[in-house]
Amino acid sequence: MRDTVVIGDVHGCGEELSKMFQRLNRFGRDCRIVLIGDLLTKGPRPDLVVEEILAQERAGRRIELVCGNHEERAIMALRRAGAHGEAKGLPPRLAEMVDILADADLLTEATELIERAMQTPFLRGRNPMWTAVHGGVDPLLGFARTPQRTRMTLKSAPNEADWWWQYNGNDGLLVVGHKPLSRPLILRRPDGRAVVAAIDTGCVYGGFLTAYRIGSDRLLMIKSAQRRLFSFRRRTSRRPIDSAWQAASAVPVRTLVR
Ligand SMILES: [Mn+2]
Repeated sequence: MRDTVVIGDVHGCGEELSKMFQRLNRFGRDCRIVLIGDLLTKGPRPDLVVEEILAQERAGRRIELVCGNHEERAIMALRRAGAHGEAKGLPPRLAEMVDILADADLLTEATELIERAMQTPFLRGRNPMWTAVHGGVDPLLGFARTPQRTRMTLKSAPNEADWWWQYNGNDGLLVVGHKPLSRPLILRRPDGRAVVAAIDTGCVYGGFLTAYRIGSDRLLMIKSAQRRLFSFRRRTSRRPIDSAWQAASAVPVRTLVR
């Protein structure tokens, strides 16, 4: 059966994405890849992110792009910069992104990828029933009633419990990014089935780029090549006592690549 692999927030970490694709290629090219959003901003190699995605597609790989909150920033910057990549007046990190893409002559391709991502607010599949969305779901509203902006931007304050602990599971497995954690977090029902997979492991902050294979319930992690932010050392999600879910991050991790 063809599996779906969801990759967490790339944030311009082209080298790590390249390593991730190399690992995934070993499993054959028939598994579908979903990128969960926040593709190009912040990191050092947005050009390589674009090249790697296009190369995979040329080789026949099916790649889906889901929209993150940073897609909006990226498209604003790319549109303002225009065909010649005029970065003046943009916030510094967006200006840098535009410069790097302009130097690599990839402004058009980058714009097309981001526009494509913006057409996909979330993705759904079956066996098990799953939804890949950048931020998450308001646990009191459920997926259908959660506004799209909230689905893309939901993130708890540092001392608040994360939304996923209160999620009732009615929308099936939710695969999300957006909130960087030191380790991926898989929440499970009492019978062991995954109900939430939070896979933003702060690649751009020196953590990992993490992928989750939905059908086979496996994680694949690539060690980040970025400088590790001190403030990112212990970004975990504490389980409130009233949550029904068990945190079982200890699912088999396929590979750790440095
Ligand atoms: Mn985000």
